[in-house]
Amino acid sequence: MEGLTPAQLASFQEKGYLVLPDHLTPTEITSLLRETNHLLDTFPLDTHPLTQFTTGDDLKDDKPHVGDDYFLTSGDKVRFFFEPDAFSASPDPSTGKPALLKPKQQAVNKIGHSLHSLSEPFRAVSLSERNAAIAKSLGFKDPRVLQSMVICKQPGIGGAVPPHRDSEFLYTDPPSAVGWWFALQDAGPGNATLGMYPGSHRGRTGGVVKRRFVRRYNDEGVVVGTEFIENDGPGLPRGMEEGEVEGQGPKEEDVEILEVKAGSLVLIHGNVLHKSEKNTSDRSRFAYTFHVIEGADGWKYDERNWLQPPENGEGFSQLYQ
Ligand SMILES: O=C(O)CCC(=O)C(=O)O
Repeated sequence: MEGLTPAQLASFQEKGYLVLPDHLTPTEITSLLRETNHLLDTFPLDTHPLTQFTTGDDLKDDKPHVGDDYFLTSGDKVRFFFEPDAFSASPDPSTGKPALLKPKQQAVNKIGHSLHSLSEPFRAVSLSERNAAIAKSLGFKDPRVLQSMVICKQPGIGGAVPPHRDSEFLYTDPPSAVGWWFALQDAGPGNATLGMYPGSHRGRTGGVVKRRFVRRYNDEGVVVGTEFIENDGPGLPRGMEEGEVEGQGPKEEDVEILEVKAGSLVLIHGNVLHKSEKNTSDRSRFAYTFHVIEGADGWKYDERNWLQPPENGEGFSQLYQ
């Protein structure tokens, strides 16, 4: 199985991301969309804790980043996180809970975080020889797959994802994360596609991991949520270490707003800054994404990361079968 060509690899290394059009076949896209719609149709609402996906960066509504038990234990499950804007501002008097203003299928922000192990159609496009060959081209020794999810970007309410680096969320010492992001529907400037800051993964442009998204503990050592903390470990992948150069940081005017067709794969370096806007259009923008970290000796998955390996001792899914 072929991995990346030398030109593709060079482009990934230069920009910190790479678009591979037509990576999924039309049959694969149909199968993933069918599975997504099936999951949205069949998840039970009456037992759902109504967890909303909040990023903690939205200062206007003062909501902390999502961090309840339903979220924190979702690393090896298929769970459903709602759009904050899908709910009424005040609780429904009859239930005491916020009321959904939309059918549940149009109210979910994301489904996660282990579709790659628990859903056959998603497993097939994740733990594949094709992806193993790409991981090999990228230099992975023992790539492990984690944090797989469908991001729905619902029409009108699909929340913005503020600028971030994926290694802030899935930190290894030293950093090693790479995101695999598949457009399941056409994504462009009209429906809140990805915005990428080219070259922002490099040390000289300030691409170091400066903060980390971790579990928050109370004085008794019990997990009570999530928070960002300062990173005091290595901030750049091995071999990429270099100091920041003043004036070379990422600029808004350089952001590349990706226009990609359904079936495209976008590879995202764990240190590259990227974002997406709120989807104010009437078109959804379903995407499937998972992440890969280095599982070989010499890299350590951080024990405070929000997502922890399954407790049954199996660890994260191996990409090399
Ligand atoms: O799909 C999106 O809107 C954002 C995805 C993203 O930033 C990520 O997966 O790291």
